[in-house]
Amino acid sequence: MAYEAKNRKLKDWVDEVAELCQPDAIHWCDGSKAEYDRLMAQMVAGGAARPLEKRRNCFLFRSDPSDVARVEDRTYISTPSEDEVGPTNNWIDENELKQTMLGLYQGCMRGRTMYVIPFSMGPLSSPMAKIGVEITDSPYVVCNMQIMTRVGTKVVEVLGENGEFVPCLHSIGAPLEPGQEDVPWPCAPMEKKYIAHFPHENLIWSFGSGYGGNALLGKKCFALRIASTMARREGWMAEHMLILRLISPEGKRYHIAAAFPSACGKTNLAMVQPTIPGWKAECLGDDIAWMKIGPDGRLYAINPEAGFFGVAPGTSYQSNPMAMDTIRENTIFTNAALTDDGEIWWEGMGVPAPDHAIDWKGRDWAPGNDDPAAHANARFTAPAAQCPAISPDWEDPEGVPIDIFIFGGRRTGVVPLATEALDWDHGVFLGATASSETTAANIGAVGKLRRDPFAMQPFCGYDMADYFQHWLDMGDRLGDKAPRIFYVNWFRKTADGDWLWPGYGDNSRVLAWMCERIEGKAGATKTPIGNLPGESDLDLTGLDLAPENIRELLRVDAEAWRAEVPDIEQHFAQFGDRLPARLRGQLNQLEERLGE
Ligand code: GTP
Ligand code: SPV
Ligand code: MN
Repeated sequence: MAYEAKNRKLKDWVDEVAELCQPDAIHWCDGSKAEYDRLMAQMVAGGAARPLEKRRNCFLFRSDPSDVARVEDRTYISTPSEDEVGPTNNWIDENELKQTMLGLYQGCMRGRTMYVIPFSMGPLSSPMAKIGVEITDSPYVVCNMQIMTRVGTKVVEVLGENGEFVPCLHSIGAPLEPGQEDVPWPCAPMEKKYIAHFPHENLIWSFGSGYGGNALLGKKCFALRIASTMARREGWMAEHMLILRLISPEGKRYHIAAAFPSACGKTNLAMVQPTIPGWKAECLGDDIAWMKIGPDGRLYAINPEAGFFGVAPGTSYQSNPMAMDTIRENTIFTNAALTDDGEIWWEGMGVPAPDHAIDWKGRDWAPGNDDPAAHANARFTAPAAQCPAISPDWEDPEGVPIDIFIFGGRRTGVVPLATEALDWDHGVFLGATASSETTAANIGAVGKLRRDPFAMQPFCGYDMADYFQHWLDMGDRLGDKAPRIFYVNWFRKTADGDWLWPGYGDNSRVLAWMCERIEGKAGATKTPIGNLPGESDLDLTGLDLAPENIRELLRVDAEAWRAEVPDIEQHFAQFGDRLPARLRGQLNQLEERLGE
């Protein structure tokens, strides 16, 4: 033990888990570089990790082909009664689920080391920070948690003797019998995977997967699912949002928080490099925002994370140069392809495909191969502090005051480039009805259109209808200090399947319009779905965009929108009487505005 934890609850819990899971050894993580280096060296020696000659202190991991993304179908919110979790969550009775999982945890760490990871979500000095402790049998998880959260002895000091923490129990579910040889990425089969949350106890149990949100329990499990239930009780917000600061040519700062579903552009927008002259941007967070009302009545946001767990494919010096610079060193790559000279590669990296590579499954790969070289959900794990665009205030314990909320999704049709909500309630309606085509961030069908309210469909720890009400309540409390709400869609396509909008840095043109709307400087046209920029309201200088593209991007197709209404009705119907009447009213008003 590198130090001694004095927290009684923690010591008891560690003893209890050790007895249940029967690891060969227990290691209390101190969060040091030496610890990271030692674990990495062990994983390299065991064949789980490969150092990359071309990148200092970078390592490539290949997961088991079955364990490549979050598993929404195996994710549970477990409460005494089913109606608490609402229609968008999977539920199993608390006692039943605990029995099942206790059976699985029994002896599950045999032949392995059990790591105890004390971590903080949020800067330790922040009044909004919260402490968790993850127990895991995966050294890969330990190294990723060191990058993604604040880990170690300082956390244990803050915890003291009686401090509260969220217990996060994780096992890959692959014990080793004496003499049994390990595999590079041990995990359990799908039917044994459970990602379970017990919000009444602020408790997380995860079994069977080593990947991303299934295993790095500070992220989706704690900072969103459990935190959303805490936030509702305590009157704050835990959201699936990036945070960025946009600075106008006059030097005025705007803070923007944007919620897009998984693999729909948060990391990219968080690090946006504005293409409009004079505007600058700084990144504060790329995935999660915790927000509370400050003494001045405004809404303040912190980023509870310390790193980026970003989608690799599509990341290039053209699309996201700031991410490319972030991942030059001290980065973990998972399920990228490996070139013969010890460099990683993925589709959309902006450099020619190598003549030969090892694909994410460890097979020989050459251009023209039917399968992609990198998995579509290949990821990089990199320290946020390494991002050249990181804001000097990204660790401000008080957070930054939010001016603008953006919702959005991936829609090849119908939804225009940008819409301004008519007021808070209409904005909440836009969030509540957000829709998007599914992505490889979850195991399941890709490209399937679904409602993903507030990009929280997979992450809200309680009844989504009550969550909508929480948004309405927050708006009532914020009054005229509430952020303005917008909706965007960067993903419109032509009939030929080409992007209508260049996206990435040029998304700054839409952000600038939003800021100027706040100042009353930019125009907009009132349409049945909200206020839309006209062609002349957006600064498009220097952009080589066909006039028919921009017309299409800003067109409201009333007929197509009328066709959306029955789908929204169905979406709302699943919430029954719990749907706030104010949202039902918004839908009626939309229908009226769309006419017959
Ligand atoms: P999670 O980490 O899963 O929450 O994803 P995310 O929301 O952070 O998405 P990310 O920014 O990583 O983008 C996902 C994919 O969408 C990447 O392949 C990007 O290249 C692509 N993408 C992001 N922004 C844009 C855009 O403005 N236009 C287009 N066409 N693609 C984009
Ligand atoms: C997401 O899916 O929204 C992610 C990746 O940010 S994961 O951490 O796997 O949830
Ligand atoms: Mn995410």
